[in-house]
Amino acid sequence: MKSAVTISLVPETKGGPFVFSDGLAEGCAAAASLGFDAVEVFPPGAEAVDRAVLRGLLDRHGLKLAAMGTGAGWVARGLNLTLPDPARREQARDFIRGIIGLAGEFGGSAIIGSMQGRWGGEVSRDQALGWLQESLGELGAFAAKWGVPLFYEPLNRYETNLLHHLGETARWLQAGGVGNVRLLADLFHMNIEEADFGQAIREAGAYVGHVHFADSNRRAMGFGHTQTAPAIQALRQIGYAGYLSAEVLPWPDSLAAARQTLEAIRWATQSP
Ligand code: LER
Ligand code: MN
Repeated sequence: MKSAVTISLVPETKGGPFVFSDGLAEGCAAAASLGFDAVEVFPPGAEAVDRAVLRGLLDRHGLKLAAMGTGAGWVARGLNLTLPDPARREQARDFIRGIIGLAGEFGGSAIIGSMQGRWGGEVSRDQALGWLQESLGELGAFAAKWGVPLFYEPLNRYETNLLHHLGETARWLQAGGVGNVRLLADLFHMNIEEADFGQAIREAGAYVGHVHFADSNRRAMGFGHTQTAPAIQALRQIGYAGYLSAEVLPWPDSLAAARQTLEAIRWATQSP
């Protein structure tokens, strides 16, 4: 399993669960100097990232791009995939396509987290899930052009009312015939929703494509009360070889959170 750390380029996410938020250059330099394998970038939009600059930083620092978040479409533009207005849903898909293409050029996957939206008002649960499934199918096929999967992230009940569990979501993707979409297992959300980390990960099996390695209080792993062993053991059992990515609060500060994450990853992956 490989290590990654988040860099947000979105001013609206200050105070959110992103380790670095002082620009790509500073985030990449810090990530590399600490020894991370990769960065996970949260951009304001596809057009906001200069590809040559990103290429230069990744090459110079020997870093990979683990993934890119699409949540700025919701946070900064109010778009998501389950809004009642079809034109707004199409704008949401378009925003996500941009990030799929950008991340794809660097071998990374886009993440659908808060862009999934929620049901309510004039939109029934079945309707919202239908739209979501349709969009994930279309966007998964789009991501395949870059040879990368699309990541879909079940969130906790306070952030969405759609899907909260890895196992149910894997079965829902399979039943809907949604191809090239893998699940993002965020241990912070899972700590709220899952009864058992290990069972949840084993139920999702090969659908698990990415991990947000966050403690119970969303601080760096080790700064809360999550026990990592059951999750790591299950990830090993399913043959997971992807990233453990620190999408955590910059507490007590960015560097300390990043260092603590690496220590927790080393400890968790080196113990038998
Ligand atoms: C995004 O990865 C996530 O975990 C959500 O809570 C949206 O911020
Ligand atoms: Mn997450």
